[in-house]
Amino acid sequence: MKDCIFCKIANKEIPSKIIYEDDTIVVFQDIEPQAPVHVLIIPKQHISSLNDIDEDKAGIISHIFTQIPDLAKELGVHESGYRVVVNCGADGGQSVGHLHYHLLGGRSLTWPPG
Ligand code: DGP
Repeated sequence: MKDCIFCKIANKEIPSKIIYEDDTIVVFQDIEPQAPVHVLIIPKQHISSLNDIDEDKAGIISHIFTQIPDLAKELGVHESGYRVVVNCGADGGQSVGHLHYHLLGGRSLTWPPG
């Protein structure tokens, strides 16, 4: 989608530190890391938020989750633990309107979130 920063990252129109990519998803370092490990997992297809997930997109969502254990291994947090977060909408803290999953780890993460 035109003017979507994460579409531009997926299309390599703007640079990012990509750590994994396949036909469906791109995984790259968050520009404002909140933990020693902080990557974003995005579908290449533009999906604005969790609110836009439906049965047609179930395959993409399933693919994202099936990649997470291997990503966690590659990032060195598979054993120590990690958190996967999706912010949705204003109150959820979503600042980029392209569905993304934060994968955070490398330190003890507080709960509940603020
Ligand atoms: P959220 O608040 O859930 O919408 O998270 C958006 C995240 O995206 C935030 O942690 C910062 C990150 N981010 C925003 N713009 C860029 C960018 O241009 N490049 C990268 N690598 N990350 C970005």
